[in-house]
Amino acid sequence: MQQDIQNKGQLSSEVVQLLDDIQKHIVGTLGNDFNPPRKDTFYNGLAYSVRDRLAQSWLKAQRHFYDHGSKRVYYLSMEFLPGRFLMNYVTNMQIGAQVKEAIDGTDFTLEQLETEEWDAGLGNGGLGRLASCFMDSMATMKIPGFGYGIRYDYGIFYQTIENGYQVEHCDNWIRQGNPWEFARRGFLYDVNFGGRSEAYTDEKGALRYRWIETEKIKAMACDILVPGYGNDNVNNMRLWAAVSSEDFNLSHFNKGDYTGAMEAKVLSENISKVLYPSDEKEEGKKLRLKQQYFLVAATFQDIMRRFKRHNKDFSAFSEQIAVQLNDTHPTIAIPELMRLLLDEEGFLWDEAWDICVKSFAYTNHTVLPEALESWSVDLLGSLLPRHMQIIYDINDKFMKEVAAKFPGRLDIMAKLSLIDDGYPKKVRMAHLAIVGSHAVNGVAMLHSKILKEHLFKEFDVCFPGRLTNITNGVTPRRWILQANPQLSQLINSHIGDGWITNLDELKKLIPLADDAGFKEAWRSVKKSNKERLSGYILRKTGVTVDTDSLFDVHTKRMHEYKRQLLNVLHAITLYARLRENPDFDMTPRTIIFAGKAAPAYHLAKLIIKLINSVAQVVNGDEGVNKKLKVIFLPNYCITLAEKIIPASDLSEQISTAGLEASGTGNMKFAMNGALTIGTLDGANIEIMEEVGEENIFIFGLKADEVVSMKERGYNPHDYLQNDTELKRVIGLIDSNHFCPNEPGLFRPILATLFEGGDKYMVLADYRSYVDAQGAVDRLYRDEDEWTKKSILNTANMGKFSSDRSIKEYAERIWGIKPL
Ligand code: F58
Repeated sequence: MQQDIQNKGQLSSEVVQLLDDIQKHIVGTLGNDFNPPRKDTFYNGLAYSVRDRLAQSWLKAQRHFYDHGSKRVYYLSMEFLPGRFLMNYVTNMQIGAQVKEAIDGTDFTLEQLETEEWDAGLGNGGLGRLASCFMDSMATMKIPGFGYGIRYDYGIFYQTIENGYQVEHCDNWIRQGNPWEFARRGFLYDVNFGGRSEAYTDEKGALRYRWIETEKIKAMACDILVPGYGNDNVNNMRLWAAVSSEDFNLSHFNKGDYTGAMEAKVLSENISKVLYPSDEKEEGKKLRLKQQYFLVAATFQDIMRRFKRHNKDFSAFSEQIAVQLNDTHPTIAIPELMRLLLDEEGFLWDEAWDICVKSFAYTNHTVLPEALESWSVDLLGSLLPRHMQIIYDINDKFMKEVAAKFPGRLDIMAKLSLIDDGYPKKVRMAHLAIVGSHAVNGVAMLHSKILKEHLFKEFDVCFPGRLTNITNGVTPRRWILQANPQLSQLINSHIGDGWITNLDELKKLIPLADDAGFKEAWRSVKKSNKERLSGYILRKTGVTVDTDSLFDVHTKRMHEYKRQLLNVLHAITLYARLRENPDFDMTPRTIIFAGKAAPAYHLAKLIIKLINSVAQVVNGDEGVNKKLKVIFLPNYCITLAEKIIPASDLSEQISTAGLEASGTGNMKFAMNGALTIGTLDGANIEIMEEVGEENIFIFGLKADEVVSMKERGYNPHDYLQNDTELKRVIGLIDSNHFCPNEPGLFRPILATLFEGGDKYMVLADYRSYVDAQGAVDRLYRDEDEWTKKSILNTANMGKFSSDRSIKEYAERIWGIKPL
């Protein structure tokens, strides 16, 4: 440290300023010694200094939006998965060289400082990451987009593997503070719960309602800045933290019950304590509903405040404001806006409803029936009595429309009703979201078609044109430029860097797919990424892998429909072949898994155990392990994805057709030159269209075949009987080959296949999967052909930039033009 201070004379003024700022923050903000600084303090000092630079641009950008009277889009999401911020900021602000120079001469490298940061894991998976990719694209495209979410104290759990099993640990990501956020401690909104709805007659003699006798929690805004790439635009992600109200439960105080009052205070702060680590199964927990309303109530006070500052009446509301609901999780926003307009702004129903529908749009991310949210009428009614009343009113009017469209069809009325009349009675949040929005989109073409033609078929009749598709995308800034710097460099040196903000420019790589020198360089980048990953694998698992082997990668949340089990069956197939004949001619392969299972999803957790048990047997068998290794990397998160994806040769996207809404990992892998093995599901179909059928490995039943086969009566035993290799593979599991000390351990997995009817068609797709893997094996031996296809995959991924998705949202749903 001494040294670089002495050498400051040779540095540019920007670097000197940055060093001064870092020093100022280490001493002044963090109260630490600068000579020498510790790694964590240096990281924090750097983080504050980077944030300072952003804050200035942010204020300018907000002023700019304001001066232009721009329409704003509010992206409401219970989840964001930004991962680490430091390199995202450095990349987007294009200050890498400056920062590196400032660090030069210290005891640290930028890579080391990076590791000081804990991932912001405020989401479960694809849905949360999509929200973060969209934030990046909105900032880059200068769309006035505000993300709104919850600042959970604990993000998605930290996963370790102990004795092959997943163990969950709490993820206290802000234990050491969060230098990236501005906590607005003086800026609090009340959020109400409970109480009752009271009718009264207003001065004009109209019947009105007010929500009274509520309990109040306060929401504090925490802002995290979102810089655009290579421009000086900065957007904002505002996350709400629960703080108890000062007058919380004053009655306890009055009775002299200090601890009682303090307990209540602690309880109220629980609202933003933890992210629900759910799989696709909807849970119906009271605290989750509280979280949803907490997000919505605070956000709408903010939206209203901002709107009223510049508008005298509400006629311009939907011209000024677009609200995107990321899944049904924030759908309580619809009755909330109705309540604000009716009860607080004095609107009549029809006008208020018109404003609502014009402002809201809803994105659906799943067709799994068990994942469609519904809240019990009792719970919703007790927590939000006025909202429940409004939902009933919305439903009454909607049911009249349905009756007019489908005369005499009580069955259709019951099917579409916002209220599921079973026991207990429930509010169907997806129905509320569809009725209250002017646009409803699925996230890939097939998914949107299924919504339109099956799941929400009758809604499409009621609201023609409302259901639409916007295929997902991912940001190339994080997923190529930042995650794969060597590949980015190689691309830049041949086609320039225009692709970073216009991904279609990658097409310029197409002619290079036949250029021997370029192919050689392409391979060497992949090799170097594989070496980096293999070092990580060794550190984390103690297993050495062969970097010349095919890296066959399956990383995503653990779920039966994503069929990690099918992949395991293939691994066992190869193992069985090698065991029978150690000279069996195959391409050496390293099968890599990573992913978290929901803590209560026992079968998914047992599949993790199976993977680890198979890994142990395979990796420990000298006759096998030269050609085959199986790895499970713990704690899949954004940072780990950034390491794994650039090092992958083969991307496993093997969900049961019709069940993966889109997938976004599929896009990230292909962008980084992995070839996909996949079903015709979600965005895989569109990836195939873009890269060409000859550059992807497609197998398995199609979505309509899955449906018709089930209708005809699917029998998994038939597949077992007719396939001796499959029989052998199942036999190995069944005979406790992978769990000799715990006989029967994996029985529940086999039971889902043979007694549970194999809901996800694993056995039906087994043979065609194994054949497709055979084609992969053969192609990988032809280094030149493989490289060509790898380049063509990257070259043809332009469509899957989230910039394209956001452009479509802006044009077709939000009615917003980039500034
Ligand atoms: C995912 N959903 C879809 N949900 O499964 C995936 O196909 C799609 O690409 C992605 O959304 C983005 O559209 C998803 O990630 C969740 O994480 C839910 C969060 C709340 C609890 C239930 C799961």
